[in-house]
Amino acid sequence: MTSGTTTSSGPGPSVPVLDDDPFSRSFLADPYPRHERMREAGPVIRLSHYGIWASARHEQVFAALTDWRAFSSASGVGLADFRKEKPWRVPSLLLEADPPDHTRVREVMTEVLSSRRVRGLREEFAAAAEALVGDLVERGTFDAVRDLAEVFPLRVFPDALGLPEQGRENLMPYGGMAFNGFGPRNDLFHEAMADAARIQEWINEACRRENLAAGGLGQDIWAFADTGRITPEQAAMLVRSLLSAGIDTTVYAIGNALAALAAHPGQWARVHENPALAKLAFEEAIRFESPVQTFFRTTTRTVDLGGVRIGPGEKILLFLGAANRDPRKWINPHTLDVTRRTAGHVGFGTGIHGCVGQQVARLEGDVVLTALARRAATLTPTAAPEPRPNNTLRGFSSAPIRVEKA
Ligand code: HEM
Ligand code: OVM
Repeated sequence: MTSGTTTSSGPGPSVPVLDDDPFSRSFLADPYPRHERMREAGPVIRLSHYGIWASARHEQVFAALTDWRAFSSASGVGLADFRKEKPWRVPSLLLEADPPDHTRVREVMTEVLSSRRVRGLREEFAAAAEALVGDLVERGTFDAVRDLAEVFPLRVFPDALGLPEQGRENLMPYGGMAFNGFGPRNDLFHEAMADAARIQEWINEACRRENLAAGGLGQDIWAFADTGRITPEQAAMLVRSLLSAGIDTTVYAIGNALAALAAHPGQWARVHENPALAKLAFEEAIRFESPVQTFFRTTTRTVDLGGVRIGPGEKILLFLGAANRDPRKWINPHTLDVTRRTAGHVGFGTGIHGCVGQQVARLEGDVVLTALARRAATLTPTAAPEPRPNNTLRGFSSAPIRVEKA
């Protein structure tokens, strides 16, 4: 055990070195005790297993996310350094880019996913949630992940995008590739990539203008190619971003929110009494059980982070899910509190790469929890949730519950 070891990176205080593998099955299945050790070890630590830097504290994670000049995304936001290793796919124009390249495409996506546009999705999303949740509550017992979290986003989001019906079963596996793809080339990475070529071929076809239905978000992106603000090649890549980031994230988020609320009956009682709390409950669940646990950055120059000097060209792993439970930032961080002020959580990131789809994610969470709040007086777990291992996402493959009809 090397957790007590320190290393000196030149002038300044020495840096704690931990030998945890944050992408091991055991770490992923039970991250919180390890997060605490990393957070308490120091503001910035070294992870000897990968020879990288890391931070599990809110102040430093937030600072790195907001300083894109020093903490670059263009070398990849996973473990692989794109300057040294060939990425497994063509890098994202949004996620894996820095200004000035990032700026114009981001502006386009901000317009595509504007508040006004997302408000326009509400009616359909809410109707779908009412129908699905209504059926499940009639059943009395169901699996919050398999029957609800994995079903709902696929009922609404592909239609909102205008995707073809044929081949939608590739969407979750592609998200699995994307999010496991940020990790090391471990078993999870290779298992996710098993059918990569075939799935990527379907994804690339789905991004083409002629395969996207009129009135959908995909065509909205393509319409910007006509204005000259983006090229047709960029339009296709931006559709790919929505296919990469838009489905697994919300599946995990809704599953985590339901599992957390079922585990905290007092909190569900408040949401049931006042369904207007559904929004806050979803946001708090993202803080409490962050679906996106980690992203990397690469330093562009020598930087000081929390008094630690990091040289140029270094990978640093940012533990969003640990920052969201940092006791320096949050009162009773390990408690789910649906009336907590969640402002400042980094579950959607922050800064120039802060989730451009967060309004869509919140809409999905809100309509599902609102529909359930109206119908279910209690949620009771009937078995422990089963962790679903993923190099980046935290969530469950199963969370069986019983509901008491209101
Ligand atoms: C970026 C989380 C849902 C599209 C991000 C980032 C996080 C995140 C942490 C920041 C990445 C970074 O800083 O490197 C989440 C969570 C979601 C969610 C927790 C669900 C609860 C969505 C949805 C969409 C989406 C529904 C699409 C409609 C994107 C895109 C980016 C992004 C395109 C890249 C933005 C950029 O780099 O400028 N998301 N996301 N996300 N998200 Fe989300
Ligand atoms: C992208 C993207 C953005 C956010 C998350 C993500 C797979 C991908 O632009 O492709 O994860």
